[in-house]
Amino acid sequence: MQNRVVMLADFDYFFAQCEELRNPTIKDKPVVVGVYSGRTEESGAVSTSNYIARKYDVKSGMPLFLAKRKLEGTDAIFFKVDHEYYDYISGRIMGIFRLYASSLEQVSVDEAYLDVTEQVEGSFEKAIEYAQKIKVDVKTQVGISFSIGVGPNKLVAKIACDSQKPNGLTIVKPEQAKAFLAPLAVDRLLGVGKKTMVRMDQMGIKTIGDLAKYDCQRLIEVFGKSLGLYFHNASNAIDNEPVVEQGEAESISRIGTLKQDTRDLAFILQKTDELTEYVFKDLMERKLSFKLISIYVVMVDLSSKTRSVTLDQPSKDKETITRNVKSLFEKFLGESTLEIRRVGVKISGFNKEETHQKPLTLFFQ
Ligand code: DCP
Ligand code: CA
Ligand code: CA
Repeated sequence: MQNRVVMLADFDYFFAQCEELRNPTIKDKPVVVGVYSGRTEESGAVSTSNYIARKYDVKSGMPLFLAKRKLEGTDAIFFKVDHEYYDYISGRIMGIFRLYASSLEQVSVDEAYLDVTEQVEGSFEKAIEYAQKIKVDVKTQVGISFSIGVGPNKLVAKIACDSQKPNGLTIVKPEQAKAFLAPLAVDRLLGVGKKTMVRMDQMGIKTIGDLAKYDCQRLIEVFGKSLGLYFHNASNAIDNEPVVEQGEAESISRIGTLKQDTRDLAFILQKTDELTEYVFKDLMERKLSFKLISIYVVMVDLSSKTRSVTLDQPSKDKETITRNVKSLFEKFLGESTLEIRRVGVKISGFNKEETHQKPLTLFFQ
């Protein structure tokens, strides 16, 4: 099975960059976006600031009066947060991301994971160009810059992204992932808060590398089974959490273009077997069973059709998908005379109880 290629995109100084976007003349001044509590004119906190203001030591969360003091004598400009506008800009960017990824998982107003494995054919070299293409596209269409981390999984992509901001592009290949994480402090891992960090410090664990080398059994004794295992895996750059579309994870599907337009069943099945492989991999990661199998067909005239079959019993296995996809195509070819250009495989009808199992990392938030 192929390596995954996962990206995390995080918009640069987002709220402040949005303000720059609609007021281009302020770009070379310190810009601060604040939440005003309304008590007095001055009371409130800094939401974020541009990188010029950061040079004066202005930080998110800082009281506004303090930020004003630090920026005294400069031509700094202060804005009130305008969430509606930031959400609108964010939505436009997410819409563009969606065109570039097999799945998109938005984690906040300014952050999203993109699974681009298929688009770059598992190649980290291609991922560099691909990431640049996305950056240029968004910059041209929306006018916003962001940083991208690329890694073999979400965990590595996130830390890669944080390591170079703003406008960064950081690639960590699978074989570099462990060494990349090793020198970093353990609290860079999701789930390692102040208390855990103190406990780990007492155990002689300061860096992610220390944690990776630590006896896994002992970690389980100290932190319990699921957390202990998670710490062991995460520090070893192992993370199998799929990139899942939020709220919409009701089906798993893949679409591909045939090398040539055809009506040849064997040729089509070669492609659908490949797609089924990906679908099945997602299915395994999410540990679901399905009841519905569908094919999606795009003809040479670009018209499209779907055909589905419902199983008597929920299934978890690949052979069931392959077999049903085959018979759906056999039937379909009998009904249509046009040559086929693109094909897709989809499974759905997941067991509701299984879909409600949350991934481990959600417990930390
Ligand atoms: N935010 C906030 N209060 C905080 C932190 C952040 O209101 N304490 C808001 C404003 C930010 C947005 O969330 O623009 C995204 O947060 P990030 O942590 O990603 O920070 P920025 O995008 O501002 O800067 P960076 O360039 O470091 O990503
Ligand atoms: Ca962010
Ligand atoms: Ca950001």
